Amino acid sequence: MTNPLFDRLFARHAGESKPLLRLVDGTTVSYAAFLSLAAQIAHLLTQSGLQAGDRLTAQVQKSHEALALYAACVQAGVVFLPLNVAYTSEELNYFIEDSGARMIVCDGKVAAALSPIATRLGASLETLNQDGTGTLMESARVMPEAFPTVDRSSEDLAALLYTSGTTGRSKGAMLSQGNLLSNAETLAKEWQFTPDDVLLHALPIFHTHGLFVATNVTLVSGASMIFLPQFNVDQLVGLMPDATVLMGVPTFYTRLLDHPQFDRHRASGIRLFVSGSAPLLAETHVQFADRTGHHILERYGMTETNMNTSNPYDGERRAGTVGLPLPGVEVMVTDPETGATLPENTVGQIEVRGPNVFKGYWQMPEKTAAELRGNGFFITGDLGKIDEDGYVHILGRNKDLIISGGYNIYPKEIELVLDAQPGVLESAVIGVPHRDLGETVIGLIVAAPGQSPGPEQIMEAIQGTLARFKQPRRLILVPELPRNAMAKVQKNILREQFKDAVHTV
Ligand code: MLC
Ligand code: AMP
Repeated sequence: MTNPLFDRLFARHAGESKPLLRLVDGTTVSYAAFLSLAAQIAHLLTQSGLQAGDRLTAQVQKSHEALALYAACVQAGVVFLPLNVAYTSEELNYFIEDSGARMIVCDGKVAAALSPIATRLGASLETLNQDGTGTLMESARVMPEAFPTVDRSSEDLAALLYTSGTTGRSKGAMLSQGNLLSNAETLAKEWQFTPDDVLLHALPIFHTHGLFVATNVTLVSGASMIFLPQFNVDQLVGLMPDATVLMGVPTFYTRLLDHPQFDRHRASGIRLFVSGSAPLLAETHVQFADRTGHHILERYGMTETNMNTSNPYDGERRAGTVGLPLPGVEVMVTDPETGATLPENTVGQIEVRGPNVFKGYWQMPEKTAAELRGNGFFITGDLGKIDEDGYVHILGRNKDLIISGGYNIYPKEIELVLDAQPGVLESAVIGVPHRDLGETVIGLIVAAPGQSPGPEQIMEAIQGTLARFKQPRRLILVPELPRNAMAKVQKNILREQFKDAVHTV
């Protein structure tokens, strides 16, 4: 009887009074209490008719109950599908429908909007608010505090994480128990985690970074987390002396550097600062080292692959690189045209293979076949090179993607919405440099003949359709879009022309 992910992350801590989480109000949740909560929720899932392999979507604010919902899904063999809290009801409907969810867990505020789709799919609808109130916990709290763990194998799915696509349609990346467990174990070892570690957790728990990297590594090591509801730089600086590790997106580090009280003394108890999800400027790495004496450890990953490379814990952390392939992970650089492997220091597309690489896109065999080769290598869509010492450098993207504050935004999805607005002939969405977020979104609009669409009216009209973080920070009317001989919009020209369109740099 086994469930590898549950056994290694959770079950081995049964009965431990040691704190797993320290919450912002100073209270703690022990491993034992957390596991009891997870068991109660697991009972509720099975009593609601969910079976192994069924999908559960969760769009809920960060809380210890929300994390226990993840553990409960693993224990009950249910596939966990966490969703960004910023998504609109329109966006949510797609994920729920596409995944065929059997249970929808959401904040009480959006329950009415999701009730029709729950009814249509015959799915249960439960609410979970940030303070732990709502129907989920009301029903779960009366359940037994032990649950017979459902058998699963390494190959069985543990999670489905949606990632937008270049065609504008989001794809569900199928992650198996083995994908998640192998990566958690590798990272814990590489980054020398021990039960004495205290991770300062300020990331959202609906993405790979905050859920699988930060949380799974903590759990597999038997360490603890200071669990903050969201990123707040003052709070981070204040709590830093109580922690030993911080994981964040580059925006965390630029904001820390902007904070007047953040200095060497504040950072002295931290043994490891990790950055990922977006490029960390070499300049930020150097400034951080000057200010604190710490070299940020940059690593590289994706929703589809978990983590692929990491700068070394011991050894040179090379600014502007994402380090070396993790043990068990193969990284190669290939020619985008021919697929041939390229020699060192030659720029091409980055491909990865290993136990971390996902099982394919949910119900999209053609897309899976286009990106996941028969030999197991996944074509990441990132461009880069491997230098003579084996360090991987990410130098661009072969996919039209903007990364803003660590969130991925696919221009195509936004262009489809803009193009549908009255008076718009066509649009192009690009990322421009942004001091705080790395990149930010702007939209260039071409008016239909005889029309003069107003940027403000368009912004108003897209509010309910696109999550706020995806909405352009500026819409600019242009007479036409530059195109190449193949009629493809030349975004590189637009990026250069509008690089100062948002004044933050
Ligand atoms: C918030 N806003 C953003 C934004 N985050 N806009 C663009 N890009 C973002 N990333 C907007 C809100 O909609 C709001 O708009 C305003 O900014 C303030 O909101 P906030 O919630 O107060 O923002 P803030 O706390 O400043 O958030 C910034 C942030 C956050 C960087 C802390 O975005 C964040 O936690 N990012 C981490 C994302 C992450 O976990 N990525 C990992 C993906 S996994 P308005 O107009 O309403 O005021 C992955 C794989 C891997 O990539 O390798 O890890
Ligand atoms: P996501 O789909 O949200 O998982 O984002 C994955 C993408 O984030 C990768 O394909 C990269 O383009 C980018 N990414 C992640 N980590 C890094 C990093 N350290 N440096 C540069 N880009 C990164």
